[in-house]
Amino acid sequence: MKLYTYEPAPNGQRLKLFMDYKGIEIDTTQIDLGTGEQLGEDYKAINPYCTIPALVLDDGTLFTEVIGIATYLEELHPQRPLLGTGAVEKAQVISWDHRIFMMMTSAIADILRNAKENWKDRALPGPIDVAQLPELVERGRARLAAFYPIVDAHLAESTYVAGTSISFADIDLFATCSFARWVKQGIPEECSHLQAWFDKLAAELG
Ligand SMILES: N[C@@H](CCC(=O)N[C@@H](CS)C(=O)NCC(=O)O)C(=O)O
Repeated sequence: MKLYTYEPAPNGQRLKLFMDYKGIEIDTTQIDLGTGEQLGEDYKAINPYCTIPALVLDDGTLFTEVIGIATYLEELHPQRPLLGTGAVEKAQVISWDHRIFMMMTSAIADILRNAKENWKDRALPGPIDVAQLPELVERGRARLAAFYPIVDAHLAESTYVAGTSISFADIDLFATCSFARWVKQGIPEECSHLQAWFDKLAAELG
């Protein structure tokens, strides 16, 4: 199998943290988002969605979503499980992971991609150019500000985001809190539980 990614990007980071934690190594090619390599014909022939990461299996099967790639790899490498064990925990991990993506990651992406000149007409990733909507910057900031206290209150009661051990929901929240610094809206000072959890995760993930 072959992995195409770009490790500095948030979705590249999410997958790298997952793979590193589990000790998974895959033949990997970096696709340089900085130069627009994801939009070139060579990469489009591999992944028509023009996003990273993309995992191509030996039989040609293509996975283009981090959660799909993680699910496949967890099945192949069940050691150090990150997607939960048992029906309840698996559902909790996926529920929190989806919540983090919808309420936090997508808000940060809106702030970034609708403001900066270098994302002009690239407000969404993918093969189609999408115009920026400046209103989404303020909306994104409000969504992000509203989510921090929710997750802070949750982590006041819970050592990890979902279940009783580290999971992919922790990795995604960790990667997303780091991503939030790109828009200068990192963990607010008053969210001490979230900050303590972040520091613990940083040590645990190495
Ligand atoms: N739905 C994908 C999202 C992948 C994605 O948005 N990746 C970004 C990098 S973080 C990308 O490829 N951007 C390309 C672009 O901006 O043109 C997933 O969950 O993995």
